[in-house]
Amino acid sequence: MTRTTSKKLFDRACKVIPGGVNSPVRAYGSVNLDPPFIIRGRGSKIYDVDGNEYIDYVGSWGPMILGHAHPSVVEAIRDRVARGASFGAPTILEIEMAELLCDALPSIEMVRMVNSGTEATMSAIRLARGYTQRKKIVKFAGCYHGHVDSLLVEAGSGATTLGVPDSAGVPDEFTRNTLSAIFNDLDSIDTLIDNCGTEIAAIIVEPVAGNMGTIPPQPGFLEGLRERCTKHGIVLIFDEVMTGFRVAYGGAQTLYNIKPDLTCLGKIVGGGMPVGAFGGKRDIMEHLAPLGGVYQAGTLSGNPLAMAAGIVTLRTLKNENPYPELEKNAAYLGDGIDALFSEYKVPHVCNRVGSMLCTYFTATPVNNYSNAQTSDCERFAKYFASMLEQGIYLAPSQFEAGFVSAAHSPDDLDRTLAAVKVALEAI
Ligand code: HOZ
Repeated sequence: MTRTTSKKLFDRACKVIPGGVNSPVRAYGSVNLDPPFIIRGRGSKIYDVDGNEYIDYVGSWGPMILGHAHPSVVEAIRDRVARGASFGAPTILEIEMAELLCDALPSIEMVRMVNSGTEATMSAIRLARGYTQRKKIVKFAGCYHGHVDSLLVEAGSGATTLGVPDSAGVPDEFTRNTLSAIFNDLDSIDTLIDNCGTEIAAIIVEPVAGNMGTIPPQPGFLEGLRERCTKHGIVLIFDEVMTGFRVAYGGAQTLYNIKPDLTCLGKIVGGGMPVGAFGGKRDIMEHLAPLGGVYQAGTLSGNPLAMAAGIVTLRTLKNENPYPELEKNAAYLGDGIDALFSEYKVPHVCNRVGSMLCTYFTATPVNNYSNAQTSDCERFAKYFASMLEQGIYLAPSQFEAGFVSAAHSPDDLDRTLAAVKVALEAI
């Protein structure tokens, strides 16, 4: 497979874009390669500028659950843009989206749209602080909630991949009130609550951690967070940017039957357009301006294009209910990978929740950030290179989730497993 045109474009990009990319995770630095430049996508496949075809398990990092260029989504955007891209004024679409979200997620009574997951978590944290009149927040090591200053503490995703889980440029003053706990470890939460429970405004958690690979919550973990937050007047925030409409239509909170106080959304909700949202209990949400004193705003928030693409995506998911099929296909893929790694005696852990999955190059069960960090990233890089060469497009990092979409066919899955076999032979 040649990628000479991509290489030329990457060199050109590097002259005018830092690192040649508009988000660090796209740069392929940790797998010692240059990224393919993508020109189009359809269904489960994407195509680069050199004419190579890839079966895509990145799915734009989560949003493309229906596959690329789904006809209904394309039509909705085309129809909407012809009538004006943005007005900065109320539209019916925003109500339709809000009603869909309130209907889908059991904990959401009111919701505000924003333009990214980062904006959603940033705003939810501000709202929790305004509501509780407390300053401190708790996050979990290895969870990633976008590039919000106060949340870039032991952050997963690209921050971990690049080895900068605590970013430069964030003054100590901005993270002084951020406390870090261990995912799946309620004792670590109890210690923080014992020390300063009355000062904690919020605990924010990815209910299924998807930015240090894929880590399911252990039985009792989310329930334990819920109990402690209720007892100590702490706002429980589920960051469902990745899991919302992914692990179930109603997100992880439906799958595990836990009601957070606030929920952050993004990715699938925009059907591939830039979007974010945060919502929750009415009495908390009513603290937002213009009703309350917590200020939050955005020129393009709830813009017609993102709303149109998102609404049609959510309606398609609701009407067609692809979740049982996604579960079946992702289990087939995950189990197949697990069996092949065992056959080739490569130490590994396969974690999966619904259509989110990750294969770690470690023998240590992966339940938290330090477990994930025992992975052999050099071996992952070799595996990744072989898979890419065979037309299988994975996230270029050991610390990211893979996504199966409703467009992946049995043939795609079998071709992927055949490529895994070749990759394991190569490494
Ligand atoms: N949450 C995504 C990766 N884990 C974000 C993608 C990005 O940072 O570009």
